[in-house]
Amino acid sequence: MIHWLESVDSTNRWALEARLALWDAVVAREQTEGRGRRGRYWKSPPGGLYMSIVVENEPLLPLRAGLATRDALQLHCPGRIGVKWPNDLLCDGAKLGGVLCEAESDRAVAGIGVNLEGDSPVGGATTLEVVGGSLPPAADWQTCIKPLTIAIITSLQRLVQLPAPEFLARYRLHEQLLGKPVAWDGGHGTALSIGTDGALEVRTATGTERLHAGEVSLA
Ligand code: BT5
Repeated sequence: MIHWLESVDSTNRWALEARLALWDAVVAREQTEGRGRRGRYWKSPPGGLYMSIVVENEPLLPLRAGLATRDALQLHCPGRIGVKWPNDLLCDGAKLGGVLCEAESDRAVAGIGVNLEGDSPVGGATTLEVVGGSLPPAADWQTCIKPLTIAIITSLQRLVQLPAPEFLARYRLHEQLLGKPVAWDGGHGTALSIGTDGALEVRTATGTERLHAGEVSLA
């Protein structure tokens, strides 16, 4: 079941507290306190997609949710949409969306935010409209984004069934960091691969490092 809200502080907070069933989702037209990772914010005015899906928790969930969103959005976008480990969606080199998974025991909510209409709500990011894409017009916001939300849920349902190696083979096709020089807090190197536990494997001057979370940028 999909719950539709005109306004909410955070769909992730709402979904965690509402104790929804597996694969239920909540979609809001706007969020007043949208969450990013590590206490950061997610600016969420009307004109974006703000959705949380209840899923079984597992280490690759953020990557699977990102790829599911990428695949569903790509059908509406002339430019190539990529994923950037661990949780960004990029188009034309700018952030189009992000994923925040928050776990509660064996359940997690996969929170997905995508900028759809108008100019980007924050500097340096982008929207589907800015990169030349659009959803089919509809009478109201709910009718407009419902097919996209269903496509994301359906895609995620398929992706969670794939064994890690098979999923990662697909994910790597769209990962923007692989083969490139990258830097992170504490080092730099060349991004080599994504491990079956979701870690980013990087070759450095002294060997191989496995990054499990954090910020990695193209060097
Ligand atoms: C993310 O965090 O990218 C995860 C965003 C997840 C948002 C969804 S919306 C539905 C669900 N409910 C929630 O409350 N959250 C999830 P992070 O990598 O930490 O990126 C956050 C940073 O991106 C901020 O510090 C800003 O610099 C930037 N930012 C904020 N709003 C943005 C936006 N609308 N578009 C692009 N960048 C943004």
